[in-house]
Amino acid sequence: MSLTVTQFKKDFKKRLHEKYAIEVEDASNVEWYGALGSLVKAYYSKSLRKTHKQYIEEETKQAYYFSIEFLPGKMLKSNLLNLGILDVVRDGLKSMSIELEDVMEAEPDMALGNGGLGRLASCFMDSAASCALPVHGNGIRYDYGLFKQRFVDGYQVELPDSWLQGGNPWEVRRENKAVEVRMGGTIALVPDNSGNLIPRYYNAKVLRAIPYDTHMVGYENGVVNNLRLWSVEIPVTEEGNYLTLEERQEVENITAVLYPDDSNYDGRQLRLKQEYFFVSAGLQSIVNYYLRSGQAIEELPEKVAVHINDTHPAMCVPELMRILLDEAHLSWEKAWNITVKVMSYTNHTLMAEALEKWPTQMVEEIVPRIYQIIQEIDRRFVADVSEQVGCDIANRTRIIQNDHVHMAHLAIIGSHSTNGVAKIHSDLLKNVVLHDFYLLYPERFNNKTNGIAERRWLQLSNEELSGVLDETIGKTWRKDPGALKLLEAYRKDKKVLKKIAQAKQHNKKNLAAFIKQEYDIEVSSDAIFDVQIKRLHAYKRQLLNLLHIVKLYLDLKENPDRHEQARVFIFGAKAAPSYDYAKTIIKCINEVAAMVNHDPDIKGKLKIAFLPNYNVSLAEKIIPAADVSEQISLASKEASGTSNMKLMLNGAVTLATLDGANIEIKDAVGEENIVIFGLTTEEVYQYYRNNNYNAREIYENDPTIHRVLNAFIDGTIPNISREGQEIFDSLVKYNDEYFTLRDFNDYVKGQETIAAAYQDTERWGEMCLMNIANAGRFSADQTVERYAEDIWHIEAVATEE
Ligand code: AZC
Repeated sequence: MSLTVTQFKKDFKKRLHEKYAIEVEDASNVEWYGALGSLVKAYYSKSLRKTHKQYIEEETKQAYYFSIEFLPGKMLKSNLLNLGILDVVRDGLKSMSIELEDVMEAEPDMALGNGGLGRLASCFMDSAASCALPVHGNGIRYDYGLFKQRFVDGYQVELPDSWLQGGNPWEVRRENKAVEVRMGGTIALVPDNSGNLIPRYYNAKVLRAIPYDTHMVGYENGVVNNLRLWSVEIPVTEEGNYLTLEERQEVENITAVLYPDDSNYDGRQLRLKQEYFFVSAGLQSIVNYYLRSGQAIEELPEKVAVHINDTHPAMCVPELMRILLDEAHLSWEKAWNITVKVMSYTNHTLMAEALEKWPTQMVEEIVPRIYQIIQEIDRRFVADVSEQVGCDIANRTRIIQNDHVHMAHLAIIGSHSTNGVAKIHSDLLKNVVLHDFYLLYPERFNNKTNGIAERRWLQLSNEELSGVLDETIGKTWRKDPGALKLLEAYRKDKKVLKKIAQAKQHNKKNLAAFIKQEYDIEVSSDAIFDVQIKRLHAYKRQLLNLLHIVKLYLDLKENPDRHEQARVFIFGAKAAPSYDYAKTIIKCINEVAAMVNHDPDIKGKLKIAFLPNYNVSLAEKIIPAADVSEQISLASKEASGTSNMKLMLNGAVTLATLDGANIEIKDAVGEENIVIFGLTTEEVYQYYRNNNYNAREIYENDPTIHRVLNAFIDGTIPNISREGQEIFDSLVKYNDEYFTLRDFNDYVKGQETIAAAYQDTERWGEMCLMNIANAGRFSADQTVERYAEDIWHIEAVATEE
């Protein structure tokens, strides 16, 4: 959009007057933010209405991305960038003595997700709008987002994230789009006048679902899509239908908190209610919208695609069946045909404990009609498959097994597409984890390697590097990340390498200043900034990183004059509140940090900064300043990873196992521009097959490992008598589930390679450049375009800009 500084200032002052009755100079940054946010929303409202109208008039097929998590982070700067008014607004504010960065401080980080899965959903929202693709999100408007993390005595403490407290300028409550969702009670099927069996509900709770819409602004293209988040409300009850205080509380809980767990299946009833709540509300509103266009329900798959992001929304399958059977009165066969065509599903993890299974009794209690439909889907599936392929495979793949509903099975059987999120992950799905399903439906399986919104992860968060890129290769990369490849021509150009290095140095200084100011840790920007930022999980092996740090520390203690490349190890990681082992690792990292950071013998060669409350905003500060990207999960465990992509895009060199998308990063940058170590997936599986891994033997025979592990139990590291023992036992006594000790020496070698490469400035510069130049293929723009073409069968709409 076009906007002048003068016009902006006028608009901004007017907003402040109207909204807060205050002058610019008297307002706080919270008020500046509230005014600016609502002004920006007004700026894009015309495009929003236009996009909406265009979809209706052109009868565009639209896709709906159902996800129980979205992790957008802050939206102000991103919206300004995408509207093309970032500079004008920044200048306009400056002329009123306001720094945009101060205004941004007042925006809460919208964290309605745990980690990779939720952030991916938000990157997709940004990319879909930017590619003019008709894709909308559908999720839950949690009153409280992911907990805020603090460290007290080195332990993680969780605080509530009341992100809505100060108001939210981006959302619009759509009162007239509310729908009713039924839960509980019992069901009887009774014939209607024409003899159809119609379900009658007895004692069901009727909940009111209110949508709050947040708009997804495309990058300089005039497209604005919608992220619809549902909130529960107590319905206005008929007389006599009075809810007790407890019952009201129970209802309100449904959209109160995000489950702070991204890996373990949590069997709490409330989670199941959340899942059904947003699935039912979302699908009802989609079908209502579709039917308003006057088209026949039979044609639904021509106009609507529904994506099931991991299994949490898998009840989309029986819920759409319910709508088609009970409300549109279609036959089972017709309804099933439509449902399978509309639905598609992404799997995000191979970890067995994350595969959702619900006790049948619980499903029947909470959503009785849905349970009936699941039973019927299962019955027909078993009959078909047994007849065509045999009973064994039918029994292994059926939805209801051992009194549990297997959500992944439901999603696969009820949809036309199942994809993994990196090549190796999709191959493991086909060949190992979901092999039986692959035999039944080979055509349904496909891969869609994850991607990242490069606008946020480069243009917004790394303005220094963006400037260097503009100067060197022009600005096309801003619209087309593939154009980053042009940078490769400069790999030997010392001037360009120097400018990139200077941009990095600038960002490192900023981060160092932030770390000093917030956490009083002194770090030198001349040191390697070695970064591991992700959820804390045993399989991601933050512990491997820590063991190496302890080794470096012990080496330096033994020989304080030893020449050692100075390093700063930066961690960001939350642990699920109930995941004790992950919390133990956090405590140990913090205690090692306290020990190392204050030891004068180390002479500053080693620093550890475990930054609390890792979230999208913190990631935006850390990533531009990273030299080394730690992607060290045990091969076969990380489905894809996305921080690996963000870090490479910002010129960090990856130290990685051959896991998830690391393999594709290696292919993109070439072996000489990445440092690979550790077991391969095949080797890991071989250990499983032969059952011959022996961690104790490694501990007993490898003097380095022996010494490092002993430091956890002999008092060398203070204040971890319980935690150190737990770590030690997990590795030695319980045989090191994630082969940390097996990969240790190889990892140390990898770290040595990194340090040597870093000392050769030109060599390092070239590695960084090659990473930036080849990150374009991990743009989420490309990824959503693949989803659009192969899975959703939707097309981009025409845009003017
Ligand atoms: C994550 C995967 O662990 C990560 O490898 C992947 O990059 C990301 O999804 C996006 O696909 N999974 C989750 O965050 N959570 C679950 C339940 O899988």
